[in-house]
Amino acid sequence: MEPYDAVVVGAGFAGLYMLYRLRGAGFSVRVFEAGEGIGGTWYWNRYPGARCDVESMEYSYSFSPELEREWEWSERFPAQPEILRYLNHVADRFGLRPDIQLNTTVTAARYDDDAAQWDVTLDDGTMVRARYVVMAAGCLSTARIPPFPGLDSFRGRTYHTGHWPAGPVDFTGQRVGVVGTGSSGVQVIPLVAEQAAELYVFQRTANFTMPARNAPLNRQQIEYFRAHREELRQRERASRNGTLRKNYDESAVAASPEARRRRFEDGWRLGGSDIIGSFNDLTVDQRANDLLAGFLRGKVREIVRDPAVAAALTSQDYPVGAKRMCLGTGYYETFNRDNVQLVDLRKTPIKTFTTNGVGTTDQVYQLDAMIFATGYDAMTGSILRVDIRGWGGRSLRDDWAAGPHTYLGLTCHGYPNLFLITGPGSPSVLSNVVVSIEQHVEWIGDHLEYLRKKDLTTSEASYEAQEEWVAHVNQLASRTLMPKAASWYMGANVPGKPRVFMPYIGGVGTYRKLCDKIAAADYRGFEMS
Ligand code: N01
Repeated sequence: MEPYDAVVVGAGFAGLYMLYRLRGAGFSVRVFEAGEGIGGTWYWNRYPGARCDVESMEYSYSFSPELEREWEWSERFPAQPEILRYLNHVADRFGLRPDIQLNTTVTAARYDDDAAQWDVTLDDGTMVRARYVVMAAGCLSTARIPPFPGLDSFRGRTYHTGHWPAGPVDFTGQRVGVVGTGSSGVQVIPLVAEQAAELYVFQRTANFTMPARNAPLNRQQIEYFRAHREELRQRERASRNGTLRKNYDESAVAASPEARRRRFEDGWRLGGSDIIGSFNDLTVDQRANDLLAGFLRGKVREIVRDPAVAAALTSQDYPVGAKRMCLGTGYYETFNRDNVQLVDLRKTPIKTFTTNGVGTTDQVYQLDAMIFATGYDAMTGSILRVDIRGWGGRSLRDDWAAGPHTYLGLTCHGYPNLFLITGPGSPSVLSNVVVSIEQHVEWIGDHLEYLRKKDLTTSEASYEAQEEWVAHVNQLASRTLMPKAASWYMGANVPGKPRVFMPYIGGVGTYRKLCDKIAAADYRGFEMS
């Protein structure tokens, strides 16, 4: 079989646009997707309450004005089914399906030095060849259930939010547990509480949850976005986090208590996570951060009636924003329900699962079902799941044993013609990821066209450029409060994973300019032949 120009791994937001961009430039492309349908993260995260925490009109492609005109979002924060419908519409509208192979997992990719081609192995043993491999497998797609003792013996039903079954799941009249209170737990808990007879929430770390204040979009909002789309999209691209969030350039520490309170109240009323931009020192100065944390804890105490429960829900041990802020709808209110009990795992850790429940150090909870909202092997998991071998047979798993090393989060030294979309070392998860995906896809597309025009066959990051970039990414993070949290940004949620702050925190706009400058300088830092 003729080799493809490019193999793309994953058919979510990133893979679909990569296919469109490369095909449009005349490259032959094959996309492999493990799911039975397209959508990536949004295909698998079908749990009740799954909703994006970036606003719908911002969390959508901007590359096609026609697409933007045609598609109309119904809510401020889009729910999973609507996002999935959108992605399916995109696939149909641009005729992408013939080049996507579903139900197919890429298990290995090995670079053939002599032929300057990648041999890509699929889970049915088939091998395909391609000049380029683009990893579009998502930053949060390797779901993780911690190896709790006795879990195998549990006879109740088990679910992971990131791998939720397609059909309906009914918890009516059941005793249900949820482990994990990150973004997924916060969304699933209120809805399951409405169904279950008893709900036990097993919390290890209290999170900071803002009210989402989701609402239907009105005509005026939709028309405003349409009328100003060019300007708004431009602002997103030049912004710090890829959204239209207003970032105030004033210090919380220097502000008067009244002014500070007013600003925080505005943020609380607005909902969403924009409150983190309400002063310029919230993410860099612990004193400022403490002021916001104090405000948020006060709000929880106003909502939650039982002071002991409120205390457990406000026992956060990290700066606000150093773990991803959660957006909830009735989250704290759920703990006022008679059928909901918060189990503080800091006080009474899980000891073991049994056949019909879970035991902590002080009690056994009888359960019919357990929901794991326990997160992902984030950022590197979906890349390293594939056995990637570069020149001389070197292994990416080995090369990243002490943490991911990339140039710009886009390429790795030793792996010619391998590209990562929103890889570690790029703004990715700290941004509106659709904006970051578009930037990477366009950059990769331009780069491959450049190579073709110059009659070059290979491109990889130089070792020096890569190591300089890794040091830069770390240095930027160390100036903020982010490394203070044991977060998945740091790899801290996976025992044994190296603790390195993985995303680039310098901002989407700054990063984009840098990438453009590097491209304009004939891809400075790349070795091409
Ligand atoms: O996962 P998480 P997630 N014993 O890793 C707990 C995006 N997202 O799926 O903090 C007990 O954040 C863990 O406790 P701790 C978003 O970027 C977005 O919720 O490690 N508990 C934590 O409470 C988000 O950040 C949206 O102490 C254990 C939870 O499980 C990212 O995905 C919706 C445990 C995991 O939280 C991941 O979110 C959903 C153990 N052994 C997801 N291990 C929206 O757009 C883990 N936990 C709104």
